[in-house]
Amino acid sequence: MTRHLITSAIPYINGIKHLGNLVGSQLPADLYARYLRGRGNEVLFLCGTDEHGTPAELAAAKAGKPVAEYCAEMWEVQWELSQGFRLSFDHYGRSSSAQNHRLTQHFAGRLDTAGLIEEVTEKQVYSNADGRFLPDRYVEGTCPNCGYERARGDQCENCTKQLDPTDLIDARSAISGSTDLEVRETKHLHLRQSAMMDQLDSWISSKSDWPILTTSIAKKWLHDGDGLQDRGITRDLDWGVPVKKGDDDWPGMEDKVFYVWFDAPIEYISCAQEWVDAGKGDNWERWWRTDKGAEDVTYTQFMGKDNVPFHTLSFPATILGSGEPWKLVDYIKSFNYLNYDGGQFSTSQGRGVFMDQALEILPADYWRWWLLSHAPENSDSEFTWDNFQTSVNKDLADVLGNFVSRITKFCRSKFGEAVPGGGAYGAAEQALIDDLTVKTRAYEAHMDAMEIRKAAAALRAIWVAGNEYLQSAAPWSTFKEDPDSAAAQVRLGLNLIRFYAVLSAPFIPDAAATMLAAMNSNDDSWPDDVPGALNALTGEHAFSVPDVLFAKITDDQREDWQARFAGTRD
Ligand code: B3M
Ligand code: ZN
Repeated sequence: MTRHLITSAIPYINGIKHLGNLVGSQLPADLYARYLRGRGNEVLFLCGTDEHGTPAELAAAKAGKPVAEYCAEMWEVQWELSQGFRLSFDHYGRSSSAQNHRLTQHFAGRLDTAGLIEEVTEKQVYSNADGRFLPDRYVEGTCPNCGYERARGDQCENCTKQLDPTDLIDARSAISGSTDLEVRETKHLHLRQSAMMDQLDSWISSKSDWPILTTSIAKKWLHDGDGLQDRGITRDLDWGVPVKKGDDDWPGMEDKVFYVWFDAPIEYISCAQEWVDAGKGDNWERWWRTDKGAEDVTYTQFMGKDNVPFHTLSFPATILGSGEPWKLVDYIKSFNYLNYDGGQFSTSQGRGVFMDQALEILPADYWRWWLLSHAPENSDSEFTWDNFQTSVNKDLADVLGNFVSRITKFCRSKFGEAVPGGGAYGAAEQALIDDLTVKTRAYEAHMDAMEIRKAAAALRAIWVAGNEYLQSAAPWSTFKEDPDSAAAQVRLGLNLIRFYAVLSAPFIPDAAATMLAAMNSNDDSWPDDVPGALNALTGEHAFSVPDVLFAKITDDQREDWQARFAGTRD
């Protein structure tokens, strides 16, 4: 048994996430956590909400609520949705927690002691009407390059030119629209990532087994242009972790908070502390401190590709720079983007399916299966309603659901609701067991390697093998001449249902639970021994016929949904 620490990128607090966000981090992380637990490993699976930064402040203002209250409410909403999707977090934390405040300030103090923090005086736009400094992207105006009137202070969306806010013509605040702006000097802290470039470079270079997507992004940041740049880690905002060195004040930094990307990854650690403080665990250090047992932990992070620079460079710079024995990540599984029906998911335009809407129309397993079996691993992938309908109807309804329904109903009608004990497995049964042994090992190998699409295909092949066996064994025909052989065939079929429940649980946990319950079994141990697992249910063991596992998606439903999610949330 190994100990596995798993974290998913923590979603921003402002607003409900769409299915593209879900499949880019939380859902595959859950798949992996469930699989590793299923195989008997000790797992700590952590996630939470990323609550700081300007977007959170602005979303709260828009909702007309104090930001703390807004975040508390949205945490609840996101937590409920994660439960709806059956994301099996051991703890769902908050980057605004007291634990994260303390630990973020602790890291800043350590980095300062190590000489890795520099105080830099910068010029920044101040809005008199708003009474605050404006981040670059909250200054709007006319692009000096192309004349586009709604260019942002960091970049013109129209011509893509990188801008400074002071380049804009007729600059105004994106918050209030006020043009009463001035440039003021303000002091900020920079993390001297450049000083750690060699250390980070050799660490990344040692990760030859990481996905190319992950290492290529890290290498680009390390080697493109002037190499790794220092990074501002403070902001002029109210909402965030106040800038301190450990417990001590930081002169000149009284009105500032840490940059959201500085404190957010630290929440991975703080979340383990929250888990203990909530009484769910008793020792967080054995997961996070290599001097306290964490040297035996395998730590895997899941995230979308846009988050990779922060996890391969910035957060490791924080950890390494502290000079303390914190656990570094062992493997980063990153994802491309999921597109939506010929375009992109868009939170601002309400285009695509969002987590709450998805659960309103279908149970979690339908989404989990489609999303995971089409995970954007090697390139971007696309959700279309056609493809979704086909996958659900074929894989879940025709192959798996139909198998379960046929075998249980046939048994009930001929032998009653108990496993028939007669007959013995013959050559066809043995061939199936041999085939499933090979296929199960292949499935495990893909799951171990976090090759999610391949794992889904391997699982589907396992379902198909059972279906094909049932089709050719045809117990409904055998029964007429040779009821004993039919009994053995049915017994194998019922055992397959339990076997499928265990193997499928990481992908479709609810259906798996239904199948296991129908087989009247609570033996969900992983089938290391496939022949043993397919002989587990023996004669007289009672079972029941479950309700339809997966309903087919009709053409009408598909058309309705396609129209409903084309844009603009109601
Ligand atoms: N909240 C971005 C995102 O949700 C950001 C991830 C933080 S991970 C420490 O994609
Ligand atoms: Zn422009």
